[in-house]
Amino acid sequence: MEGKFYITTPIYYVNDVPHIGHAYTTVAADILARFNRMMGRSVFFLTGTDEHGQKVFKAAQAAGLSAHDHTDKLCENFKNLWTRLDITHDAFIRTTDKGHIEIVQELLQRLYDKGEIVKRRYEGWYCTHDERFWTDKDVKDRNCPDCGRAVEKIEEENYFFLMSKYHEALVNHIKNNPGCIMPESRRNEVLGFLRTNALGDLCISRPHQRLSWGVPMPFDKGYVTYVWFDALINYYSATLYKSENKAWWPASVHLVGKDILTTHAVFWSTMLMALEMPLPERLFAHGWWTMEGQKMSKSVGNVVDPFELIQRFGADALRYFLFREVPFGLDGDYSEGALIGRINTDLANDLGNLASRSFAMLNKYFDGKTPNPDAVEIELKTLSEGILLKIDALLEELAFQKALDEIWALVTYLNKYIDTNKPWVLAKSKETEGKLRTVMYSLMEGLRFVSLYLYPFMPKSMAALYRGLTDGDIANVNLKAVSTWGLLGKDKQTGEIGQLFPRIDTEAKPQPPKAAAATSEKDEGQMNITDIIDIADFAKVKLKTARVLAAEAVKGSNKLIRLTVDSGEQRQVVAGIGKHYTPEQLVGKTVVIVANLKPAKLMGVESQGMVLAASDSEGLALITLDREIPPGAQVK
Ligand code: ME8
Repeated sequence: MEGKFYITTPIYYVNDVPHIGHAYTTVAADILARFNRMMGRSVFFLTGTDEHGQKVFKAAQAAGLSAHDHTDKLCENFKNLWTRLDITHDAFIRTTDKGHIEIVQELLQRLYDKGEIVKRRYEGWYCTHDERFWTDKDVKDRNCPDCGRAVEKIEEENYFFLMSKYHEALVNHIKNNPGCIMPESRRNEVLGFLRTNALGDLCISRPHQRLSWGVPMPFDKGYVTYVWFDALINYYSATLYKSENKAWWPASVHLVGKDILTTHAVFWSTMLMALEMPLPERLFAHGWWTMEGQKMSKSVGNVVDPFELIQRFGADALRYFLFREVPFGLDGDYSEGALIGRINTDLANDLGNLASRSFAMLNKYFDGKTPNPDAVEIELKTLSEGILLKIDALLEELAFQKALDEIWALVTYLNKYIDTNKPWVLAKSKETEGKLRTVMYSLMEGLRFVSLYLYPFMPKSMAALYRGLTDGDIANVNLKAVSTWGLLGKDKQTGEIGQLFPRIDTEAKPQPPKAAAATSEKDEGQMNITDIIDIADFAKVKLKTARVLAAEAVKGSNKLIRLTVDSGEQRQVVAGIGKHYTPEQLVGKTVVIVANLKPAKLMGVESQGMVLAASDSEGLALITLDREIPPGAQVK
């Protein structure tokens, strides 16, 4: 198909809580899909959920639901997030779709008939949690190298995909197609892996009694397909049953995180080779977001919730931040301070102010109508028009940050242009009327280019800006056709754009003193919180859930209790709550502690944190949770 662009995200495990990492990959795909549509290319953008596997099955059982009902419910979490983030996917695939299952079975049968799949006796270390086998070499101390859980030795017959046959062909493919795995470092990683490891055959079945929630092997109903074999095929199956036009394969870009590079670069590529199908044109493995240096995980409780960020800061701000902050491909560390910094500096100051000043001046000097310029500002015209080719090339390489740099050069230029030309001075004299018309026209025309180029990154606000300028719908423009200087035209009545990016006020509102922290006898019940702190200051305080494992009164004190708690790690905390709680009442409770407080000695006993409690005239009440949460979860 001429000018086609087929882009995919991983299909996310349906039982995961969607977090900022999932949002990252999907927004990246959305930016590319939107940009390519604007360039007049035919786009198919696919995302979805990975729904098979024993973990999902067990979670359904625990929730008292059938696996089907359970996954129906869970996949809505992802669909909702994509709506909130303005994701424009063309199709949403679920691996439990009938259409998908039929195609997986058809491909399995084809491979089996060709002799690419054989049955063998197999012995290996099996990790039930990860649903995968490991070799003797991988397993240290009988623990899974991936999740650290105990593995068990299993001997059974299974079906194998003869992946080893394709070792050399895969190496040649990667060597002959330099752009097929990106970034370059990831390509080298895969080549390095293939240089030092002989590719084995891949066990692609699980006995039905061990893994019931999967796609049955078409040639042996006693087995189901290994989840990855099922999942990877989504990229192809969706083109057949999720789209009218069935000619999308091969994909232009598979976007994945670096965690699943091997499954894509090795398993998927060799599966396609065995099927004699074309390989994807590009596999891009981006970096990993951490939360203040730590891996995000449900059990640690430090998962950055995109729903919350969208609610507080807006989808556009989050979309912008993710791609402005870190070069795509490298790892990034999330902090709210950095996000707010970007919003206030880049969006509210640079861009939002530029737009609101320009519209305000146009209203004041020309009743909101674009004037007839006296001259063409050649430098500004060249800069504005020239960006298109640059960002087209940069986005082809998925260099989002560099593309934003190019667009920001125009934002910066326009801000300087106002400062240098001072329209408010030009407006004072009849003699400079012509110049004022040129300056105001050029500003508005420059803003039109800004809205067009930034639209894929921040669709809502840039659609509003474009509508304010042209009364047109940006979603339907062809970028090549409209990126010519002068198309804004004179005598155009501009509209309202409102405040595009409100500044985030980092000053907390004063609160009446309510909470009290129970730490020492001196502090107890008397802490007044009257000083206003910055959100960044608050973010420094790490609050965590902690389960009380043991408690005893500190000798010589009638208030202090020494607690041994599990807060993700074991520690000792001394709390001044002895007048209100007996040690026995505390054991087993989940409380909230300040986890990063400098250790201090209270009556000679070291306290590695502080237990939170509220107080009133009747005494103290510990801060507890209204449902069970694992110890070590972050409290925000
Ligand atoms: O692996 N930083 O699904 P998954 C950046 N079902 N990206 C992150 C991230 C983080 N901290 N956490 C997750 C699976 N991601 C399989 C895929 S595809 C045929 C099957 C993103 O729910 C990133 O794209 O674990 C990563 O590759 C993906 O979510 C993993 O999603």
